[in-house]
Amino acid sequence: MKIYFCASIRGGRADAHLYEHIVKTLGKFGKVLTEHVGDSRLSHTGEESGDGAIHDRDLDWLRQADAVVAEVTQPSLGVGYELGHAYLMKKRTLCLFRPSSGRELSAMIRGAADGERMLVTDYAGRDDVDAILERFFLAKPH
Ligand code: 6IA
Repeated sequence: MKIYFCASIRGGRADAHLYEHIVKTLGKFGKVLTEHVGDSRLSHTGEESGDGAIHDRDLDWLRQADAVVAEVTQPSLGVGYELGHAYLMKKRTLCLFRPSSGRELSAMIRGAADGERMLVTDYAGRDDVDAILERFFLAKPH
């Protein structure tokens, strides 16, 4: 199972420790192609390679992925772009959103959920991550 994890980088790294926890938990269910997104040491200036190379490599990984998981609380153009591609590629996708942030999730993300291939789950924080991911990955035989 190859998992593509999306979360904010230039959109802001305030939740980086939570991303790190999600990536670690995702490791129980498969190979996370985008482990760097959960690296809390990654600054918003990110990795060294050029933006074109990052874009092309990430889309290539997205094509290879069996499932997509995104933390969408911190708004990020890159995450929205990836989710649009994942939707058109018909990838099984789980978006995690924390209402306690005081934010409201974009209608283009919440409205894309169909309860089957594309799910949006509201959650309180890191203590919920394990159970939510277990439900998502164990729901169907892969
Ligand atoms: O717009 P954002 O930067 O918040 O977009 C974040 C999303 O785009 C993540 O889910 C990543 O998959 C992807 N992404 C954006 N930037 C990078 C990156 N380095 N490395 C890998 N994936 C990325 C950023 C380097 C740059 C800041 C010099």
